[in-house]
Amino acid sequence: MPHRLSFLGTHVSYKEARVVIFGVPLERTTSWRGGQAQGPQAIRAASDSVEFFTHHFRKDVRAARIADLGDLDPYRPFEEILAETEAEVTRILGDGKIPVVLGGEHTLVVLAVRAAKKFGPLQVLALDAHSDLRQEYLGLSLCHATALRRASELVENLVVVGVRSFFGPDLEEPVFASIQDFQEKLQPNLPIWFSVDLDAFDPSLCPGVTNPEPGGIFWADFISVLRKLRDFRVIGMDLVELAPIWDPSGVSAVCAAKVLIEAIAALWT
Ligand SMILES: [Mn+2]
Repeated sequence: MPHRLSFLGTHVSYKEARVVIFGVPLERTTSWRGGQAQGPQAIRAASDSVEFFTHHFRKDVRAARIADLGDLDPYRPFEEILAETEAEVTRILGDGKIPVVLGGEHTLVVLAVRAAKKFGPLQVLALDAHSDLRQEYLGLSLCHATALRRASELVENLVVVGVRSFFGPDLEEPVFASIQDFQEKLQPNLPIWFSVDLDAFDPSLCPGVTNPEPGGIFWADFISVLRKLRDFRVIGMDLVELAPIWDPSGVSAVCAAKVLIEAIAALWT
């Protein structure tokens, strides 16, 4: 039988799954250097090197019954890829499962949130180095630099942690929060979409991103975010902007794989 690369080598079927992963190798609105299209496969390959068990949460991530559907076909018009991303997230949520979308560029969060919003009121918690709050960028209203602005227009509440790159006016936005107190800005009973842009991490931990930014969060910070999120209902997540070509050590892809393992184990086992 031919071997297909899957996250943690999983063979769980869609029907059996609680958590459903799929990749979207979207790389169309890059403003500096690219490489995000290679993200999903690099995460799958790196997942071979890590354990299923997390000591932080004392869980085996396989208890989440993870299916990996592979990647959407990226060789199509931008709008078609976005529409299929939205349709997939809608289908997975509609079947009572947890969607996990691997990017690809951060633009994807908008489609995921649009899909999740069909099921009721929603809030977004994002980890990101950049505010992603521009109204438009280089003539585009929907791109990686406007992603959280577009998402914020769809939901009841947006909270962003890890930002240290502002274009100016965005600094006055009320959405930013620190690792220590972000939970106070979340609404207690509102479902959460969790969006993780890997550039939120310090570049010493995860240099393989399209727009690295010094002064980021560290591993213990991320685990503390997950501990707090366990008090909320998180209905899905995206993990975006891994660009493995910028990290010949491969550590960034391992970091991304660990992000998924810890998050899935903490939130959905
Ligand atoms: Mn971003």
